[in-house]
Amino acid sequence: MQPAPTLTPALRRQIVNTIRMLSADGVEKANSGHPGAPMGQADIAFVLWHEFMRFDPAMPAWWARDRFVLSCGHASMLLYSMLHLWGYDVSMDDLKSFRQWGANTPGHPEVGMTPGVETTTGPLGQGVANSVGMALAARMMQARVSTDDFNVMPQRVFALCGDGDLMEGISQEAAALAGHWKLNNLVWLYDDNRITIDGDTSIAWSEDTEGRFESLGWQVLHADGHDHDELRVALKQSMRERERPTLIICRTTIGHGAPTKQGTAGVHGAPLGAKELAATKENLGWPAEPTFLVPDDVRAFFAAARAEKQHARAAWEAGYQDWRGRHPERADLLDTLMLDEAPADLRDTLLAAVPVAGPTRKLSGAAIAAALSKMPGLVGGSADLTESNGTGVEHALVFGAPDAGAKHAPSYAGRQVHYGIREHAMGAINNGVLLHGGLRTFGGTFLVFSDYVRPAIRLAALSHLRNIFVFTHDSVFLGEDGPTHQPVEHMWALRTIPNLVDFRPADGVETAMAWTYALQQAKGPTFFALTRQALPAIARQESFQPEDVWRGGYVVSDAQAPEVVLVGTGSELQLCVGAAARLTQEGRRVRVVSMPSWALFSRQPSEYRDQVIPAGHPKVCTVEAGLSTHWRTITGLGGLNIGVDRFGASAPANVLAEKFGLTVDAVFARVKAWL
Ligand SMILES: Cc1ncc(C[n+]2csc(CCOP(=O)(O)OP(=O)(O)O)c2C)c(N)n1
Ligand SMILES: [Mg+2]
Repeated sequence: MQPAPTLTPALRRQIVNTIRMLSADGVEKANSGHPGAPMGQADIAFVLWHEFMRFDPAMPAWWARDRFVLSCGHASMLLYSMLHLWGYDVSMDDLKSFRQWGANTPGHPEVGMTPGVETTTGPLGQGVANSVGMALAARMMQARVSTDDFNVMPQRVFALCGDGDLMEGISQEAAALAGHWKLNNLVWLYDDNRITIDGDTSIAWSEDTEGRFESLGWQVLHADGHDHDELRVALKQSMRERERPTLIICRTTIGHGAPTKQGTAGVHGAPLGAKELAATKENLGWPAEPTFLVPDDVRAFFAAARAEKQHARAAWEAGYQDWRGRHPERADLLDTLMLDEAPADLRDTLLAAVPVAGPTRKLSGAAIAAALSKMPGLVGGSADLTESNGTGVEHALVFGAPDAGAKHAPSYAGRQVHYGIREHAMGAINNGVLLHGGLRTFGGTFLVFSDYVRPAIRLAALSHLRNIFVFTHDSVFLGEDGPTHQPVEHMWALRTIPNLVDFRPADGVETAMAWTYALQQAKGPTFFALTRQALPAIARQESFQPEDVWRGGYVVSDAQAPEVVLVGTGSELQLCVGAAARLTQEGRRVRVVSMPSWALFSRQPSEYRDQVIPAGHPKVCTVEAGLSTHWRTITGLGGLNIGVDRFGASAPANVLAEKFGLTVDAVFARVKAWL
């Protein structure tokens, strides 16, 4: 091993300028991107990674690594430059392919695409909320797995964020929970450059950030974000803190080093331009050529520093192996958690545990209870609707900082998470838990408030995170709460998100299989739309197998050469069954299809779809208590789509059923007239 070059002040400057210039050159070559933030944040990133973070570039998935979340995802060139210099699998060619088709250096970081990228960021505020989930997961697993003689879960979570992240409301929700949970393993480094796209932050930002975070139970520290000594002092202080998460407000200059553009919004989101870039290099004492320069000393420094990081990991690994020998049961639990697989017999367990009839939210609650006993890594809760959503974890401890005085006796080992009325953070925090690894999550609210979670759902889908969203009170049939609480457009709003799987189960069998799918089969997020009101058990034809539910749509009852197919979901399947009986009495040949998952049905081979809903002569009618128009994807333009194409109304559910034509009689009459 080459001896490391001494880290003189000159070499330090050279290192951070390397990060700056790689970032600026990358943006310049792509002719697109954000040079200002990386140039301003280079010092913070270097001190943090070099002196404080534990990681091994050769093992990006080492689970005891510290996590680094670049919440201001537009600063992606900072992260890519760091990953390259530290020897992750990000090559010089990758840096030169920034933002190009197929490159592992997309405009904003995407998890799973680039080794060392911990989460997908770009939508401001999501990353900091993810970091709270990661810190929660580390704390929870530590409480359940670690022992006093060795800390199996030493990892800390660092998020680098900007003005935009802290302006977004989700940062408030997430920070409030981090403070409440006393997540002292969490540090946010705030790039306080007082610039956003529109200019100086004073145009829309006058809050007292320090006071805000202190009131949320955070430790707040200050540092000059270009002064390595001050950054070191603050980071050391954050490590010593036993109770609180830490916010380090780092005063920086955006575009640091660019002679005419630094400190202005002009350097936020556009290449410096040839002239300014040349002037920046001259200003920093950097050679104009070659571009993408990494000086030999800098290379040698990172090679040695990387070896030190690897050495530290190996030393930890030795202690960890000793610990495994001393605590085989804990080691087994840890293996089970990290394996992160649902047991093969989950299907049987859930089918046995879930009653066949009832409100599907309650049936879902029964599925959760059964799954919890089978899957120690399953955790979750609700945004203050625990009982309503059926997301209560019976007999489980509530997650939180131990507090003997509290009525609910919280514990870091608790599996019941109370997110408070913070739907958006709930979704993003659970994404963070999944990104951390070792735990599976579910979070509940009313379907109508899925709008409040949507940005996190989209990122779960984009990132292939197996998050589970439990959305109850799924139609106008919630009744008296009225149109503000009655979802109408939500099923389709959600079904339009790629990679997201929908389930609107009609009874206990479908609910049990929907949960089994989400826990065992899913490759990405799943959401359930569940009823407030009770539903009957559905009688199915003899050939039915529970796995048919995973086809998304299947035949419930049939006729010889059907002339009409009635397709129902959730609470409206029973209407199709009832209407079919009446039509059959009148000599009609009717098939009933249940379609609990439009997404899964759409993914079936066309032969299967044609078997269930024959193309051509039979007429097809869908019934769902929500926006009807998009059911044309199933029926074609010539179909009949019965639904609710207006906002709902405040009235008892049975009255609404009459008024909206969602009764057996009404469906029967409409289909008959249409035929
Ligand atoms: C939710 C969301 N809204 C808007 C944007 C567009 N956007 C990207 S960066 C940015 C300004 C962010 O300012 P700041 O965090 O201070 O970054 P800086 O300009 O300091 O680099 C905006 C509005 C976004 N990425 N996400
Ligand atoms: Mg800013």
